[in-house]
Amino acid sequence: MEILTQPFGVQATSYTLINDHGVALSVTDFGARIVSLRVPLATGERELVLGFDSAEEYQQKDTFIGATIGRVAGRIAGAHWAHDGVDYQFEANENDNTLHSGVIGFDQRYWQAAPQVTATEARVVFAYVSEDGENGFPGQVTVNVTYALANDNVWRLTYEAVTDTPTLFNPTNHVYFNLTGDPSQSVAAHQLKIAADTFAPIGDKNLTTGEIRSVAGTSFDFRAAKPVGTTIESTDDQHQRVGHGLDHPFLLQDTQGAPQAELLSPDGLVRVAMTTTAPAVVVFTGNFGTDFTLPMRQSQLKKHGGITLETQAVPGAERFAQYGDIVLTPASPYQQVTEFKLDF
Ligand code: G6D
Repeated sequence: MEILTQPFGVQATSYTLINDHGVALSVTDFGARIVSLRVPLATGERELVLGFDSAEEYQQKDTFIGATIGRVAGRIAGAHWAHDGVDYQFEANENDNTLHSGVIGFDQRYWQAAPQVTATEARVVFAYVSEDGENGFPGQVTVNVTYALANDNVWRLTYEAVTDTPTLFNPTNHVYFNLTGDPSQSVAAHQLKIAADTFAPIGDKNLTTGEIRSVAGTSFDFRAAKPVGTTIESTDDQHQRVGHGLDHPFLLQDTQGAPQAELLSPDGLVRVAMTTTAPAVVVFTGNFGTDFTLPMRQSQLKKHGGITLETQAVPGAERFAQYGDIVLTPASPYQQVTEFKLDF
């Protein structure tokens, strides 16, 4: 196990965690983000996630890719939250709503990094203090996000947070997988399996509606593995944005430790199996416009060139009790653990 430390642009640093099987996970303090995850195949090394080569590239092109998102991931309708007689105002950075906590969210912050190597894993603990009032949210929140790469080829993400005042807290990680290694290839031919009997439909402006709907008989039924493309290309009337792609929260079953989501590369050489303590996963298939293209590494990111597995509570939980409780209080610290087991 080792960790290589390198500059990642002018101000940022990257940490590459390498296990004894040659798996390499690179993360940066800019946004406590994953920038690369490489596995050694017989055919050569393969990159499994979208990313750029410096903090400046993220700033110029897309700050969410691979980043820690918070304090609240997803959309807050109307960019406000009424709690205990106070109406907290947030930044309306998408339509009239708040997306991913505003323009300068956790993804844009520089985090304190503490790299550590043990006999069985390499890890980096990223720490950040979100001051009272930051992005309009009440309370000072102290956050740790730990990226660990273990010798059993598990990449584990741990979130821990404490607050001094009740506040909203529902972070996630915005990793995009493309298991072909090429962001110009659509993820449509990836096989996806999700242990979810229900999903949250999305309505106007991509907001959740409060509904929890059965996946049975819809294109959202991933209880048996099937190509992602069957939903991307769906004309199913259950799908509010026909032909557009996935951007939906799935409510996860308790599988007693078995994978809750699995992604398999089109050539069958790489599998990612996810388990999480979070109640839901938001799956977003990079639903950018048909003409969308963005230079990325030696290629071009295209529409549907990545798929996220964003573990969190269902967005909209601050409005809809049926989505769970995302109010963090001083009495009960936050913890979430998500694991991605790599088979190759
Ligand atoms: C999240 O659900 C959202 C998408 O709608 C958004 O476009 C993306 O982040 C940047 O996955």
